[in-house]
Amino acid sequence: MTYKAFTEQDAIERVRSLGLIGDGAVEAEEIGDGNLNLVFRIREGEHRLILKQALPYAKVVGESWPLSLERAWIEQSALREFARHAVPFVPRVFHASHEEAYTVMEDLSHLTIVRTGLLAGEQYPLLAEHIGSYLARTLFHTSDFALGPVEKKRVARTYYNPDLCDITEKLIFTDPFHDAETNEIEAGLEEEVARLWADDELKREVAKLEALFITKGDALLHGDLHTGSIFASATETKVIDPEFAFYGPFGFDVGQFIAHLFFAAYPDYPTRRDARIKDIDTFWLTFASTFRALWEREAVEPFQASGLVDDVLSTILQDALGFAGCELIRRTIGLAPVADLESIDSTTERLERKRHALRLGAALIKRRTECRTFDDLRNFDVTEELSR
Ligand code: SR1
Ligand code: MG
Repeated sequence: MTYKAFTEQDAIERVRSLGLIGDGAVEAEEIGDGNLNLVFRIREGEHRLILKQALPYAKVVGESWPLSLERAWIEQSALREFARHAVPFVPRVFHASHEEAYTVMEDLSHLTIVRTGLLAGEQYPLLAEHIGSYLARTLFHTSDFALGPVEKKRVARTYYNPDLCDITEKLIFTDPFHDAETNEIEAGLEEEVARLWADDELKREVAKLEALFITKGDALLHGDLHTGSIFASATETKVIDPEFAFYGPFGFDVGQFIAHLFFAAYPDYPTRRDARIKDIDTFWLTFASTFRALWEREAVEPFQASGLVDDVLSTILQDALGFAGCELIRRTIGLAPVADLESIDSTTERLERKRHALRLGAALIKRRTECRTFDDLRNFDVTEELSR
């Protein structure tokens, strides 16, 4: 079958021909509100499925930004790989087509997208712990430390994902730090942004982080782990959308999740700040203790060397804080803004929170090496940066 973008009827016909639904009355609705893909929810009575299909361009920009359809195959491969290590946190995949660039998977509409839920005041008491566990398991088990170098290189071959890495390289590490066309800078922020662009130390540290992102293939990353990529309820958590998956530095997913917990504090700030800081704390403690336990039980020789896991965790934390800083900045002035900031009605408050995000981001990037342990981050004082 050759590729074409599906209509709702095409989506129904595909799942029917696969025997995933019956011959009864079936409805399909395109519900994709992301930046890149078509997403159909297909219902036959109580039975529901999701069919996600990649478009050959970035939907958020249009056909002028072509994108490889290969990402759909990478996404379903990553979902299956992550399920091998962290099954409770990954949606089930029922079928995938390489040629037509679609995946049929479990419908999660009994859960809520975490960003939407947090904005509406929902609580997710297990979210931080679940994501800490999910990341420790997926990152450790796909790394050289668990697989050994030969098997790791065999797995890594599937995740050659240049188009999607290019998006991240441009939108996270490059464009927000100069006057690029893709930026979306709200009126009133010009002075703050000019200061960012004039900060040579900041730009040099961002370049180091970009080099790390490009060159350090520690483990299979999700690659876009923000709160819009997570469904949850009070008891369940599922991570979706790993189309940006590739072999990259351990700290990247960890940092993205931390950045989006910071963002989640901004609506109704500072009332929500303490809860989100506590989430970051729980997230890191769960991640570090699970990663350490897996390492002690399963690390292959020669990585059982005494104290090595402490050094690896310190590096992950420092890199993660730098990546979190980059994510805070790009979601504040770059192409893909977040509802956590944009939904703040008062212009004065919105601008204030955006300035805060930019300064916090810059401080995390420039001062990340001060944090060897999480206690250092607890004591991390950004008052100076925030009061300037
Ligand atoms: C052109 S895609 C813009 C952003 O949307 C995705 O979710 C990624 O975060 C990407 O950077
Ligand atoms: Mg996504």
